[in-house]
Amino acid sequence: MSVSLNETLISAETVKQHASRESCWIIVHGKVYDVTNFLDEHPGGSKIILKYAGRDATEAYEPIHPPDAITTNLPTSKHLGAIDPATIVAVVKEVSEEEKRRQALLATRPPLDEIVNLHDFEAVARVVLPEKAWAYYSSASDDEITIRENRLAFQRVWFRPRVLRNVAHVDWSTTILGQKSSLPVYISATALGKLGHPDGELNLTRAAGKHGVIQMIATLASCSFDEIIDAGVPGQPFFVQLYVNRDREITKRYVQHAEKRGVKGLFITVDAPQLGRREKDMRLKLIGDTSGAKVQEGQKDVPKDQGVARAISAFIDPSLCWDDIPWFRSITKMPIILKGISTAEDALLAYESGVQGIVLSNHGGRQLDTARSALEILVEVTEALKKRGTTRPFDVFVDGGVRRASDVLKALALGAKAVGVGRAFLYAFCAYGQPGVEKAIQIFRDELEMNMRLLGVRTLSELRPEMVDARALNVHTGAVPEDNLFRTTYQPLALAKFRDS
Ligand code: 173
Repeated sequence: MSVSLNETLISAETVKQHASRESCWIIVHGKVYDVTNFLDEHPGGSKIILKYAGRDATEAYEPIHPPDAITTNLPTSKHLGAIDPATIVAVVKEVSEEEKRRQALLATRPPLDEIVNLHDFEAVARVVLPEKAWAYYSSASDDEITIRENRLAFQRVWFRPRVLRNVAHVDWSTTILGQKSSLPVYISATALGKLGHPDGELNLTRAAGKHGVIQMIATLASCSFDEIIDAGVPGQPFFVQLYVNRDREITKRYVQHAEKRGVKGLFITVDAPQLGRREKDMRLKLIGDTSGAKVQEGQKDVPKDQGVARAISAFIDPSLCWDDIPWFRSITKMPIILKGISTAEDALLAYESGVQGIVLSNHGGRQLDTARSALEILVEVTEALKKRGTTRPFDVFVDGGVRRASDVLKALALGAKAVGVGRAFLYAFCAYGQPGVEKAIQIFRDELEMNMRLLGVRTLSELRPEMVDARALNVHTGAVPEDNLFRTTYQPLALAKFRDS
């Protein structure tokens, strides 16, 4: 904790006296804040703050908020000063049985060199993650049909490899929105990285910088935007994902700040005017953490069974529409990409709107359940754009369910410029920190080398639609081979539980 010379020092005893709705002070990162007037504005509800009234809230605050959330949301008059270090009484924290069990599992996880594919990271993460983190990351919406379809779709596309093409040298590097990338894969945005690892998204940043991979920074990352950029190596390219705020001034500031810090692409999420119901996440909030359930009571707009993401997503503007695109164009020169397009109709509208690209995505199966896979959408979008005849650069990206280099090559053969990978990299750092992410990148490299040789392509530009047979892609019924690696990490849906009597 740093205390500057001219800062007011406040004793822990004084803070303790402000522990009510009428006067509510909390301590975050060694600073004291008066949050009385902010209680009803807090997106996660007032009761969670009141739980820490008069006390240190840092531990609860940390994974859910970027470090600067409190300083930017509270007027400076409410920044009261620093806690007087001499008055802090060390508290010996009880380690819960659940946490002890988790630490023991973490200590016995397989060594990283025994990890052979991306599914392995998920299998380890599922065991070593705190229950809440696993529920939040792994859950998808409703019956979780789309998240499974994302994997199954790749299995309905078959290769038509070419042979005798001298594949002694193969090169899988590319450029994405004009930026060099060592892989045709970028790290897609996932929120709340500190739920799963104390360094959160910085694990991704450091690995990406070392290996020439581009990271898309999430609006709701646990680490602040600047912390992430500052952790990059000089010249390291980043993209940024944007949730559009109801208050457009906040959005404008965020976008222009990102541009000033050198971000190379603005990915506006367009598939989440309201967050999907992720039931694993919702059930845990309800059953596993009674204080969590209680803190939501009395909140009109934030019901108590919402889960982590919904609690912090109230700022997202559901009125966002095509008419807003010129405004985005007017506030930034960064390439604009719309993330979450699901039909050829919207792909054409996006092209006409003047943006630089689209991500075909169903948000990792977390939004509209039974929405189609990006791969299936890709076939119709590629065809529609070809029919229209594009006269300016317009990149099509896909994400959702990518776990293998073969998945990547199928998407590229069918017209994608690059693919986004979110959860697989997230699980890699939850299980092994930065080295896990580096290993995931290495696995992509190894698999790309082998698959490109076996497919008969030396560079990504040699990939052709004729190299895949996608005829079965839109056949949603019928026998499909099972993906056993994915199935064993996939958690069956739970039904309502009776309370212990
Ligand atoms: O998928 C998500 O969980 C997500 O996009 C999100 C949205 C708002 C808050 C946190 C995460």
